[in-house]
Amino acid sequence: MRIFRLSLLLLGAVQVSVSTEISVSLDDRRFFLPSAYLNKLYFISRATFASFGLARATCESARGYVAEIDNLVELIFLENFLTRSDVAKVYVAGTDAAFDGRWVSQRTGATRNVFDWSDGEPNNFNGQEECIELIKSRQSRMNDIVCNNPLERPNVLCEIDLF
Ligand SMILES: [Ca+2]
Ligand SMILES: [Ca+2]
Repeated sequence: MRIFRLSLLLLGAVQVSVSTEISVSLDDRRFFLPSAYLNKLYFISRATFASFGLARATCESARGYVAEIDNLVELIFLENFLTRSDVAKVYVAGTDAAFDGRWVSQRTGATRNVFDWSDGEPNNFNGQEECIELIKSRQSRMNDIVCNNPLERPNVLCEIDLF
């Protein structure tokens, strides 16, 4: 709870009430320091994951979801968040497993409309890349990656709706 209040003060955001459940999750040592922006809270796992499914389960166990980039403002905020972080790459929401090139949220099925692909991406390498990561070394822009790949192991960027 102390961490969360500090984040809000640093951003000069208005004070909001937060449920006890969310407060508890922010003391979770599985994640780095969260950051609040508008009505959302974002946090990155300390662990890396062999699959999107495992990454997703970790966000959901903290009462959040894998970050869904819904607009340009959120995109820029999250790219900067990754750039300032101590990790190299993170899963964000989106899959085109059902139809190549049509990206939807794994959680809601809603079409994804906001992208910032790094140069040469999405390349659907070997015809198998159906998830999305942000890569710090590529200006925190997007790459399509395999959803199950023990060698890749991104961290995960989680999001919680505060109100
Ligand atoms: Ca979002
Ligand atoms: Ca790719």
